[in-house]
Amino acid sequence: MAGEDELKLLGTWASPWVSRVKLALHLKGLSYENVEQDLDNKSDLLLASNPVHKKVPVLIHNGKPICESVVILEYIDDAYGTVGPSFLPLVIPWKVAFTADGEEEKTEGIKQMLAAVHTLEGALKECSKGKPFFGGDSVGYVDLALGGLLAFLQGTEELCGSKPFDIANTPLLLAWVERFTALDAAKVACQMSASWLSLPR
Ligand SMILES: N[C@@H](CCC(=O)N[C@@H](CS)C(=O)NCC(=O)O)C(=O)O
Repeated sequence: MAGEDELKLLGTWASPWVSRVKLALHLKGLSYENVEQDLDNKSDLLLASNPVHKKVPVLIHNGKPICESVVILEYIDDAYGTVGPSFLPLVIPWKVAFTADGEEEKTEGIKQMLAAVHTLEGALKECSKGKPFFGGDSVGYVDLALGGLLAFLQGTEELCGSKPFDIANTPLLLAWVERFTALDAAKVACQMSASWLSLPR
């Protein structure tokens, strides 16, 4: 386990959402206290930690509660980016590619970012089966997860001198980017033309 962190998981053994989080903690090799909950008689700790939905899982990291299993997975990956496998293999190396202190670290970040993009290219081919999106005919979960990052990814060349998508290595993703950015929702939600160099990193 990294540092002196305290991780507490509020859950129930039968919950598939809790199992997701347990899997992530085990894969990362993080130790945690499992605090089994009785959902018919919710504990004060659960009610205080997840006052809106009052559901498990809740991960409490050094006293800070994080709710919703998918959010928790992302939180674990971010907080323990250097520990064990990465669940979001694109995001962490991509950040390293433009925040690294030294050339060596930056080169490694770019290498890992391009490897993750290569994997995504293969996944798009397999999942879409020739249809426009990862989700098939319409935008699905993976499209949204990657699409939300697009505005930042588009600024990557400006930030670190390397493009994540190009015609030679990722022709399918490049076409997907065009389709995604042409969506009315993307035009409204994503600031594609922002100046990335002016943002805090
Ligand atoms: N979207 C939530 C779903 C969590 C969920 O539905 N948890 C159930 C247990 S499987 C729960 O706490 N139910 C208690 C209730 O609804 O009062 C997640 O992914 O974390």
